[in-house]
Amino acid sequence: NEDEDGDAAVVTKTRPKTKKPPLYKVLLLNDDYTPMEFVVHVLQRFFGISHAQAVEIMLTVHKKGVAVVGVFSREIAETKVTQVMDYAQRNQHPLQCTMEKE
Ligand code: TYC
Repeated sequence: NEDEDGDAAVVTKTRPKTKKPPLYKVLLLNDDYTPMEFVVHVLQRFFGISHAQAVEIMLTVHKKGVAVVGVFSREIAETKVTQVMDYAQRNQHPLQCTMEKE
């Protein structure tokens, strides 16, 4: 760049640095014992997923071993994991739910 007197001018641009909070994937893990219907119910109850979508995700976990259920801020992801784990335990199913940073 040049300014009026012909000298080279240094132009610096400051971008407003707003830090976006990291996002976390909530994962559902397969096991051999939790009934398919229970998993579908959990997905609808805690993630607001439609029955059809819940069946799809449940079958993906059943076949592949794991699937992403949703992506959330850390606090929301922690709440989801806790809710699912508590609910599974209360119903005596070994269903596992976990989270990982995106
Ligand atoms: N594999 C279980 C069954 O055959 C079903 C299942 C699906 C369990 C998804 C857990 O996250 C899960 N009954």
